[in-house]
Amino acid sequence: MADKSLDAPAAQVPTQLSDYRPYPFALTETRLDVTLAAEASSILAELDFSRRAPGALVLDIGKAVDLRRLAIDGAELDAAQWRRDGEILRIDAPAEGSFTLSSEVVVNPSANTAFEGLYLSGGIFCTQCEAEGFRHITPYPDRPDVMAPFRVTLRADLPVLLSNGNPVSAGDGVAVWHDPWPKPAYLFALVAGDLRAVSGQFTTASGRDVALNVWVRPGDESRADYALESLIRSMEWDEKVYGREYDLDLFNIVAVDDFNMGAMENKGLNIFNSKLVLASPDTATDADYERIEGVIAHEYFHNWTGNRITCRDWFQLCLKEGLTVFRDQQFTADMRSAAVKRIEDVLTLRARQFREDQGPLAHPVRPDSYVEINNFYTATVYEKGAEVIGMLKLLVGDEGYDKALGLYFDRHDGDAATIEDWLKVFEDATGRDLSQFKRWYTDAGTPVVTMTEDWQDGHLTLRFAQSTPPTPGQDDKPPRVIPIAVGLISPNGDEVVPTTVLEMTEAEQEFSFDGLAARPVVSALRGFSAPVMLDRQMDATTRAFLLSHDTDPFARWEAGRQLARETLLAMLRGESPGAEYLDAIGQLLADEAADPAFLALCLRLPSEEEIATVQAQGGTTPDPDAIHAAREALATEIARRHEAALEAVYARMEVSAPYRPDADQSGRRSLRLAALALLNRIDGGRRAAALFAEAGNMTERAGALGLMIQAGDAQQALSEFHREFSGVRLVIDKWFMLQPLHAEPDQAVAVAQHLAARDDFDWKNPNRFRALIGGLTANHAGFHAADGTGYDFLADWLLKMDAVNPQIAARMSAAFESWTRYDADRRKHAEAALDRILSAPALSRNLGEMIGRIRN
Ligand code: 0A1
Ligand code: ZN
Repeated sequence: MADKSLDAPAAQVPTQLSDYRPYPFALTETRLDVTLAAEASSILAELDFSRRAPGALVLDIGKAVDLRRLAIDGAELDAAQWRRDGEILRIDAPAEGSFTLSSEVVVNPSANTAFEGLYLSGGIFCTQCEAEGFRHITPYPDRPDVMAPFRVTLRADLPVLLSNGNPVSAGDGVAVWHDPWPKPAYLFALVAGDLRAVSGQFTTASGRDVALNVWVRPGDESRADYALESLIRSMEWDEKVYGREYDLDLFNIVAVDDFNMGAMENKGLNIFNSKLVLASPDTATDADYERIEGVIAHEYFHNWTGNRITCRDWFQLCLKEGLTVFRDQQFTADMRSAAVKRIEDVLTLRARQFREDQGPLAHPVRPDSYVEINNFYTATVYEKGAEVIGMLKLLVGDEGYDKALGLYFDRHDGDAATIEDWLKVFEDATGRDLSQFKRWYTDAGTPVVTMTEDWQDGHLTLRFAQSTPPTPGQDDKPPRVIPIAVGLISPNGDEVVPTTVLEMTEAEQEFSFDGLAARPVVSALRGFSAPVMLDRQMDATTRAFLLSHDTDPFARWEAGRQLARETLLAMLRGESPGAEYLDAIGQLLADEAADPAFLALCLRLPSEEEIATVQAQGGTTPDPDAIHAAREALATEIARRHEAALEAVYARMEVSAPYRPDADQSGRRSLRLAALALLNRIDGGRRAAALFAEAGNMTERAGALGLMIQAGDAQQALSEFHREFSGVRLVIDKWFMLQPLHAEPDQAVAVAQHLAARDDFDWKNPNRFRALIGGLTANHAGFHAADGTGYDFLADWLLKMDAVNPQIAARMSAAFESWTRYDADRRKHAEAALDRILSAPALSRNLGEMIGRIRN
C-alpha cells in the first residue's frame, strides 16, 4: 500500500519566538570527513558536546539523509538509544560531562534539485546551509546559537577542494580545512570541482596578509576582475568606516550557476550566484555591475555583522540582515552618488516592502512566528530592517551611532545576539530610552503620516498625525517614534531653515517655526527620513517649485515623482496632463549642469504597479489596462512636447570613452536610455534599432532591445541576440526576461507560454525560471490579464516548481500578494488559481505557507 503521508501537504506548524530555549549542550568542536560522489556522498561527523543543562540531545536531520551509524565515545548506539521522528533525531546522551557523538550518513547531491544542503551545480559540488540546510548534510543542532570551530576533511578526485577557514593541508584528492572562529552550521560551506581562481591580495590595517580568490569555471576568468576589485574596495571601506578587519588568511568567493538567492556569507568561503560575480562590458549591464559591487560588499560585511556576531534564533534575522544592508547601502553611497543611491533604495523599498506591508504577507521586521523560515528572507526583514537602522542613526546622530556600533562589536563579538541586545548598546552608548522605538521591530505595517500647515504672522506651524493600518494578527498600532527631516525654502528659492529632524512620538503633534519673513515652502521627509507614507496636499505649482529649488536631492526627486503620480491619476480620471508637469520636464531636460543619473531618475515615470497601489490605497479599484494606457499616453505626450530637447540629451549623453561601469558613465548611459525610452514612443523604434546595431556594451544593447520589443518590431533583433549569446547563460536569461516584460499586455502571457515551451527554458535553474516568470509578473497589465490567464500560468509553474525546488516556488508566489485589490472578475480568477495550488497533493511547507497567507 502506498504511504499516504508521502503525498500529503507538509504540516503547517508554526515556530514561535516565545518558545526559544537555550540548547542544553555546548559544542566545542565539529569535525567532518566528507567523501564526495555525485550520487552517494558520505559524511562522517564527530561532535564534541559538553552538557550545560538537563534535557535531551536533540539534533535536526533532513528527510533524505540516509543515517548509517551513530556512536557515543566510540560505542555504537543500538536502536533503543535513539529515535528518528520526521526531521528530529533524539539521542540518549550522558547525564553530565563531555562526550563525542559520531555519525555516518550518505546523501545524494545529484538528486538535490532544491539546492539546499549539498548539491551539484554544473558539475561543481557546493552547499547552501542558511537557514536550515546543514541538517540535509549531517545530523546536527542546526540552530544559529550553537557555534563551534570546524575541522573539515574533503575527499574527491577533483582539482579544487574548499571549505571554511584556513587550509591545513592539501594534495592527492584530500584537503583539510580548519576554521578557528566558532560558527553556527548555517555558515558552513564546501565547494569541490574544476574551478579557476582570479586572485589578489590584501593587507589589513594591522598587517595580516590575506589571499583573495574569486573561483569561476574555466573560461570565465576574464569576467571575474570586477568582483575581485569590489572585494578589495569593501575590505578597505570596512576598515576605514567601521574599523573592522578581516580575520583569516584567506577569503574565497565561488560563483555557481544554480543558486536560490543572490549570495551567501559562509565564513571565508562566500558562495555566489554567478550572476552576481561574472561581468564584462559586452555581457553585463551597468546595473549588473552596481549590484555585483553591492552584493560582494554585503557578503563581505557579514563577516562582522552576521558571522562574528550572529543571531540567537531566526526571528533575529534582521539583526544581521538589516544592519548589513544598511552597511552595503552606505558603501555604495560612498563609492557612487549618495543622492542617486538613496533614491534607488527608496524606489525598491516602495515597490517591494510597502507592497508587502500593505497585503496579506505583512509581518514585523522581527516576526514572532513562522512556519518556514525561508519565507522570511523578505523586503521587510532586509530593506525595512535597514531603514530602521537609518532612523536610529538619525535620532542618535553620527557620533552616537559610531559609539553604539563600537560597543556592539566589543560587547557581542562571538555572541549569538538579539534585537534587545542591539537596542541596549544604543541605550547604553547614548543614554536614550528606545522602548518606543522598538515598535519599529515588533509592529508591522507602513505608517501614514499626514501633514498640514498653518501660517500666521511669521509663524509657521506644522501639524502631523500618524496612523498605521491593521496588518494580519495586529489590529492595534500605537504611535511610533518617527524622525521627520524638514527644511524651509523661501519663495525666491533660498533655504531659510536648513534640514532639521523633528521627532514625532505622539499620534498627533505640532512643531513651530518663528521669525520667518515670508511664508516658506516646506520640504518634508528629506532624505526619506522614515519609511512612512507622507500624505500632504500640495498644488502642482508648489511641487514644481520644489522640483526645481529643493536643496535636498531626495525631496527634489520626490516632488517630481508626486507630480508625475498626480498627473497619471488625473489622466485616469479622464483629465489631460497638466502644464506644470510637462513644463517641469522641459526644465529638467534643459539643465545641462545636473547630474545625469539624477535626471534619469526624474524622467522615469512611476510604474504601473505604483499607480495601482496608490489607487488601491485611495479606495479606487485599479484597472491595469487603463493604467497602462494612461502611462503610455503620458510618455507619448512628453515625447511629442519635448522631442528636440530629448534628442539633444540623447546626443549629448553619448559616451565615446572606453567602457567603464562607474557612476559617471553609467549615469550618462541611464539618462541617454531614459531619453530614448520617450523618443521610442514616437519614432516607431527607429533610434532603438540603430543603437542596438551599433552599441558595444550590454547596457545599451539590452536597453535598446527592450525598447524594440515595446515598439513591436524586435523579432530579428531577438534572433540575432540569441545567436550571438547562446553560450552565455546570464545573457540568455535577459533574453527570456525582456520579452514577457516588454510585451503588449494582451500578448504577454502568450509570449511567456511560447518561451516556456522552448528547449532552452531550463526551468530548474533558478535564474532562468525567475527571468521568464519574473518578467511576466513584472508586466503589470500583462500578468493581471482580465481573463485570468496570467494567474493560471503562474499557478501551473509554481506547482511544477514546488515539486523540484520549494524555495523558488514560494518566493515567486509573492506575485499573487496584491490580488484582492483588483476587480471582482480578476479576484475570481486569482482565487481559483490560489485554491488550485492549495488543494494540490504534496504541497511543500514553503509554498503551502505562502499561498495560505495570501489566500486568507
Ligand atoms: N544570508 C544571505 C542570503 C541567503 C539567505 C538564504 C539563503 O537560502 C535560503 C541563501 C542566501 C544574504 O543575506 O546575502
Ligand atoms: Zn545578508
